[in-house]
Amino acid sequence: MQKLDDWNILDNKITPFMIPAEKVAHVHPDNTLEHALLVLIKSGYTAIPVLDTSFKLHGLISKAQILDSILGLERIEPERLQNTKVDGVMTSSLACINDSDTFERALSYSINHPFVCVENSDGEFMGIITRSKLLAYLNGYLHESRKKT
Ligand code: 4BW
Repeated sequence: MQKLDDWNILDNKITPFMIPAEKVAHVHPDNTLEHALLVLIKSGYTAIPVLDTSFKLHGLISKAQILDSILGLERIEPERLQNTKVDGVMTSSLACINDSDTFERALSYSINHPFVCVENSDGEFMGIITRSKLLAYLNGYLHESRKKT
């Protein structure tokens, strides 16, 4: 591992930290909110990507967005879960980087986003980089660097 004062870590490629697409819990834009809520509860995640059948990224759906969408004026309206599609509720504002981007770029996005989506140059979804993976790597790097000084 290089010395910290080289700052070479920032130029590292991000693919070694990526959770590959096949291991990322996700839903389709035309799934119902009921299905999305089931996937979110079963997977234990707060928010997951929305991908179509060609693995193109459409957005991000969270438990909070789903719960907010079934709030009526006087009561919770669970019947909306079956009648509303994911693409009517998801947000398309998310952090996304290219698979050739650097650790520095991923780290900077992860300040405000728990995970960053990764696409290839054809716009295909490749996976996600989570804040915990980046921090674990940075932590290991800092410990190694301190041992060497
Ligand atoms: O099911 C879980 N297994 C493990 N090992 N850790 C979990 C699990 N659920 C939550 N955690 C922990 C992680 O440390 O809680 C953190 C916040 O989870 P989140 O955001 O609010 O559901 C987790 O931090 P993280 O690993 O840095 O992950 C950041 C976010 O990335 C998660 C979730 O929105 C998304 N994510 C992570 N792995 C995913 C995923 N989304 C889909 N599929 C995956 N495999």
